[in-house]
Amino acid sequence: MKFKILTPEEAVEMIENGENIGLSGFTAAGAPKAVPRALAEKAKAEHAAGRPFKINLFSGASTSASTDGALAQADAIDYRTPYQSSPDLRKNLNSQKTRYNDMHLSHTAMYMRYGFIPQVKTAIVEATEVTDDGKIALTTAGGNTATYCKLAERIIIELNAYHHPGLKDLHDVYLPLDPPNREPIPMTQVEDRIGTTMLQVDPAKIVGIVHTNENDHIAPFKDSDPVTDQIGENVCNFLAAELKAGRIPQGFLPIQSGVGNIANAVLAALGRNADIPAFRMHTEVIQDSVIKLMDAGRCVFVGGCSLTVSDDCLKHIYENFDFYKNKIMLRPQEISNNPEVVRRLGLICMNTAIEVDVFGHVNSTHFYGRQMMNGIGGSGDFARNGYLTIFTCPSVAKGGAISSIVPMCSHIDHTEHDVDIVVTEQGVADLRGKSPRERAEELIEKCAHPEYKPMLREYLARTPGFHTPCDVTKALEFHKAFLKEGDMRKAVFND
Ligand code: 0RQ
Repeated sequence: MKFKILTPEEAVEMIENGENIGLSGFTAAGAPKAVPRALAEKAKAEHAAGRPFKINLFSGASTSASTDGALAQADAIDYRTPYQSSPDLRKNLNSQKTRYNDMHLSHTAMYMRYGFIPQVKTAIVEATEVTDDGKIALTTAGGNTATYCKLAERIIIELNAYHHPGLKDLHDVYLPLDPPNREPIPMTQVEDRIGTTMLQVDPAKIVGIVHTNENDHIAPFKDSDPVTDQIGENVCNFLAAELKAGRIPQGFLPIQSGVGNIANAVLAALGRNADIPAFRMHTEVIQDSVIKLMDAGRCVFVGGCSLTVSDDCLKHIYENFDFYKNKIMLRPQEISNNPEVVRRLGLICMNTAIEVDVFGHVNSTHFYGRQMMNGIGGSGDFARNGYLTIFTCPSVAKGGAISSIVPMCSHIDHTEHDVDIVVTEQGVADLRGKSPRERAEELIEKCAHPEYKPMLREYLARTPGFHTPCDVTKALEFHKAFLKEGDMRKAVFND
């Protein structure tokens, strides 16, 4: 190999204060590890010497403790986009130490190519193989790597020996042209291969190779609980009834599923339900639960952006690679989350809400309108364009002190126009084709917790005769009661 071998410390010597850095990967999957860790150490040393050192960080989605976590602890991130889920970084966003641009994950690469957001100077890319002519075999995620490498002045490679050499064959690298030359993305089926297995970059940009041997350090999710299990059952029973009624075609449609404990419980329930035929998935994050469905023959193919599976699950895939190699495909997020593709494939899209208001608007990102949790992620890419858009959440949080069904969301990510179905452990609200008042009644009667139903009914009764049941003088009473008294049950509507 003709490229220079570097230690992580040597690699970060070239990175300067204020630099824009683009990372490979999506979630902790496929993200570089050793170089970001060394960057955090460099930041600490610079700060100790009294010099400023902060970078602007662009990724696929969240990263890992060794990147967002270590860099946030070192207070080394000035600007961050498009997504994060790190407790340390979350603290910095919510205390104004780091500026955060929460954006749709299908937008980031093209916005950078258009010049809408700053371009990266350095791309740090995890790979299993690099050829002298600049072909890179990516690891466990597609992410925004192709665009970051195209725009960067220099590329640092982390060559990770941990992974199975066949991993590169799962990738389908495809970079769309930009308007006015954009062409239809040539995918009509979940399984369609449209690009190349390896990413071609300009070899002159590769400034060095750092050798590593490290897994993605992804912890398994918590076991499901009775509430998430019931949400899963409710989703499945709804989908089975839709299938029977002919509103989902016989043979079923491909599934997109968000991340987290509820998403895992929903997928597990789909696997158990004999009325749902074996299905295919076109999604963003491929989690452990998807692999379990494949083992059981319930999911026959999955295309996604990242293989975000626990260390044990990844070992299991590598030990049985022949079984999975034609059943998993890894795509750039600009393709996995592309609205054109989502609409064409007719996806059943299932994502998680923090709160839902009586109109059907969904808040996926903020607490009390001001405190960032993670970010919108890919949920908006899918929700706006799905065949059927489902949002799930428990009906209450914090032991019942918070109702997830509220008079008005404190922040809105998905509007009433994009949300078809809301599911809590209480039941299923079908909002399709309904007027605002009908939607409100459906949501309260089917999804709200019994403790909150009388209050929500009182709220609705305040605006008879109007098209939309909104009373702006009382719409945020739930949130006010929680912030002032620590309990939404203290809200008063009948004055
Ligand atoms: O806090 O555990 O301290 O009690 O919010 O808990 O366990 O992280 O829940 O894994 O299901 O994630 C929406 C955040 C849910 C996630 C969200 C508190 C509650 C608990 C939530 P505690 P968990 P989940 C694909 C698609 C947006 C991005 C997306 C998410 C904590 O799914 O980030 O969908 N989605 N991307 O107690 C105050 C409320 C609350 C509340 C819940 N109303 N007010 N706190 N909580 N409701 C992924 C990607 O794009 C990469």
